[in-house]
Amino acid sequence: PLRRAVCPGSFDPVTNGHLDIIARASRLYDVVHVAVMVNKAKQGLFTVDERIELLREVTAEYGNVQVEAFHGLLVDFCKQREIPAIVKGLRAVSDFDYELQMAQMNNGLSGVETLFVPTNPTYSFLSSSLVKEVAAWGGDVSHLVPPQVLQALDERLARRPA
Ligand code: COD
Repeated sequence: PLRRAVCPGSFDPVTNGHLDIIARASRLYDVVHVAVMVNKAKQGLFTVDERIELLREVTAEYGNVQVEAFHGLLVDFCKQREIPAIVKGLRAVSDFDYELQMAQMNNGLSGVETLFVPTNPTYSFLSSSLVKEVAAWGGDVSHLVPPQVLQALDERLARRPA
């Protein structure tokens, strides 16, 4: 059987930090599912469909990455697709508390394992929210996101009232 893993997140929008983790997972597993988890309470800068489109464009070169949205619990996404492993990036100790809680909760709910990949130090300060904030004020984020995302940010922010 194919060895499968999932990289879950909000991806609003995908950054070079996300991509680094997805690329590394894609070398370890036969199929990597990228799950855009829908959070009704959080309105994003990009719609879920826009996030998926950007993710598909920037992960196409890996050849074994499947991108889709999911509405519900991550453990149910995993169960439905027979995915035994969640792959997450760890940026700093500040990520650790919450990630450990989620890993233990998910394991208790369904037995799914979580594997942590240490972030490439180049991206340890990088998050989608900081990218949006810096871009909104006109800062240069071209080294932090793929070119497609840079363009999408420029278009979205240009159309938004200040
Ligand atoms: N370097 C490396 N990795 C990174 C970086 C970076 N700079 N930035 C992000 N990552 C990795 C991290 O592993 C992170 O977890 C993942 O990418 C996604 O990041 P975000 O910011 O897009 O997504 P989050 O943190 O909002 O994702 C949280 C989830 C959606 C995964 C979580 O809330 C979830 O599983 N929700 C589904 C509902 C559920 O099952 N809830 C119960 C959980 S116990």
